[in-house]
Amino acid sequence: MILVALGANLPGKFASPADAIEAAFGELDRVELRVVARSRIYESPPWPQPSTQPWYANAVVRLETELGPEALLAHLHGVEREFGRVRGVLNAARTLDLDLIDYDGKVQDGTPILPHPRMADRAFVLYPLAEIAPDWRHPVLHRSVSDLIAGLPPETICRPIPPKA
Ligand code: PH2
Ligand code: MG
Ligand code: MG
Repeated sequence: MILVALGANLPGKFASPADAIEAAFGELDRVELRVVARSRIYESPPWPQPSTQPWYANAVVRLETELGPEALLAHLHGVEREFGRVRGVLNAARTLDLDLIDYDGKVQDGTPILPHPRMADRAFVLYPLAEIAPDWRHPVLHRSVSDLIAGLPPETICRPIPPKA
């Protein structure tokens, strides 16, 4: 299973970060890639500093592709650039972030690091992931996504954005 997490907390050329995520769903479903499942769009405060940036819109998609992990990552970076991403300091606000979370359970230290090294304690990845892949297990920790969610701090905020009327 190939899983990609989407995140945005600047609107860029869109009306809102959630609209940027919605547009990215369409952009990912092209030529080399097929989006076979997509979560709802969630909102959450910026992690780890909840007060310094706008809230994020986040989602997770499941892809099918012939591209290997490295070529897929390069493709994802290209889409980030199309959406106006400017790479600044770590965890800077962004118009679109596309993170490769899992590539068929592969474990590697190279480019990209798999599974994504910081996903296991991030509510904004785990909640949408559980929605589209409830049976998913972390390939290194061997823990289910629901078990990882149960380990999140109780004050965690991450909730689906109600769809527009
Ligand atoms: N991404 C980050 C840092 N912090 N916080 C939230 N809520 N959502 C994100 O996607 C996010 C973040 C770095 O990629
Ligand atoms: Mg990220
Ligand atoms: Mg990233």
